Amino acid sequence: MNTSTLIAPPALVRRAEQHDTQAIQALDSAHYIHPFTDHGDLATRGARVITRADNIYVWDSEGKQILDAMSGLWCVNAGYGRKELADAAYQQMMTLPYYNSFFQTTNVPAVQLATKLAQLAPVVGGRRFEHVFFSSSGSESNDTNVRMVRRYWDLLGQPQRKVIISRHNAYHGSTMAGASLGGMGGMHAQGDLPIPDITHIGQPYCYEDAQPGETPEAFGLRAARWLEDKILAIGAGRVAAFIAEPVQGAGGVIIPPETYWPEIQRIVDKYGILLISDEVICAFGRLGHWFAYEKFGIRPDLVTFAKGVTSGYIPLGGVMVGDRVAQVLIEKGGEFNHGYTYSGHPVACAVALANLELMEREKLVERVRDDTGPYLAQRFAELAQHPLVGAAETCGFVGGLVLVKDKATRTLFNPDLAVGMVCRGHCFRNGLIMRAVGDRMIVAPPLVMTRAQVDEMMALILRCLDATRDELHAAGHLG
Ligand code: PXG
Repeated sequence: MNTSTLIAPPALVRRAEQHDTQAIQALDSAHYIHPFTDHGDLATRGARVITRADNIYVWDSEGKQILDAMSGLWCVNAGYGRKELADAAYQQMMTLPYYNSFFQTTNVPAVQLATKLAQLAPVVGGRRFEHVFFSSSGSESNDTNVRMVRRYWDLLGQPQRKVIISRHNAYHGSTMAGASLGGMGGMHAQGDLPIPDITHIGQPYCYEDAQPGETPEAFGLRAARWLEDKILAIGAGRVAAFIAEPVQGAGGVIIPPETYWPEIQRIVDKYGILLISDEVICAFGRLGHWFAYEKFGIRPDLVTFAKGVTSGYIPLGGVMVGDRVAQVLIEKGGEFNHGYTYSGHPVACAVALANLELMEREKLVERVRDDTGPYLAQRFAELAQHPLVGAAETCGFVGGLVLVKDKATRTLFNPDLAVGMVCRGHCFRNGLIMRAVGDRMIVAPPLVMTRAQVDEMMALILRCLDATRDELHAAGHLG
């Protein structure tokens, strides 16, 4: 293609709502490298083209309406089509579309948002979050965490404290540090990860990892003590921090037993190591609280956020910096040689402010905590009656169920059958977006979802579970 002249984007939209799907797919395949995608596979199928969205629904280029039970990628908390957020972006772009926060400069939306977040962050056990560092994503924020944690210990004269402990099957992003902190084997296998001084312990996944007869409470304590074992194996004086998601999201909505977090807190306190709560998914109402550490009564030193802070309308992430770290960085630190062009981007911050205001006005966090969250829990628990479902549970507005071959013996399917992907295929065909993580099927609906829409989603989920069971039965994979 001749690129020396100006080339208009190809005309792929014939009229409003009439898209040339095949042409879009062909150009997609020719030019667009997607995240986490097998492009050979994609080329044979053709990408699904999403063209518009409203409330909890998206539409594809063939005009099919799909209930988005994943809020995009765990982020569209306020639902689609919120004019207030578009207006905030437009107005801020016309006033000040960009300016940086380097060189002793600031801008009004960034200051307002930092103040707002400091107000929203609950004080737990006397610990406050008065300071915020901004980035544009969860991955960048976790890179910031690694830099900040190591700087903190350097400033305290303990440079040997370098090691950050994380968990297997955690997701903390896709940059070098983010993917290293994450515990995804497939990511570590590409790019020689993890980087030095990052190590992992097991996740608190009761269904697969509790021993026969072990209660969830006992398992929760045992899983938390893997942290203490690891600290002692490394040498307590070398450990800088422990990072974890309050509820593991991309790992399959792994909800820890109630005993887990208090024991983790006891252990990090005992050895004086920093605690990072990665709330990229869990904050901003997802678990029925502005920040999830409040729900679990944990007292983190740093909190990673992104996604829901703008309901995904524009990229923005950051780190809530607790007083313990902030005081050292600010009072002893001099210049912290770290930051991004888009740290405190005025348009992103203006959209975040509008989003948080909207969520407050519509009481979305309270709704999830007191009304729709408990209702989802009740309806989701009914799924455990289905012959294919080993266990089904929710926490706020995330839910996960595990597809099993035999409920009584907790026998899982052969992974080669990719049963989760079979189920996901039925979901798409039936107008429902659910995520498959192995054989765990998960939901994280927009927080605006009503009780009636919960019912609508549940009916679709049941239809898809039945279709999956029928397909497995016909293929002879069920008893
Ligand atoms: N931490 C957590 C807990 C996350 O869930 C990130 C960090 C990284 O955020 P960014 O903005 O850099 O993507 C995430 C992101 C999935 C999936 O398949 C989940 C995420 C991202 C992409 C896919 O469930 N979570």
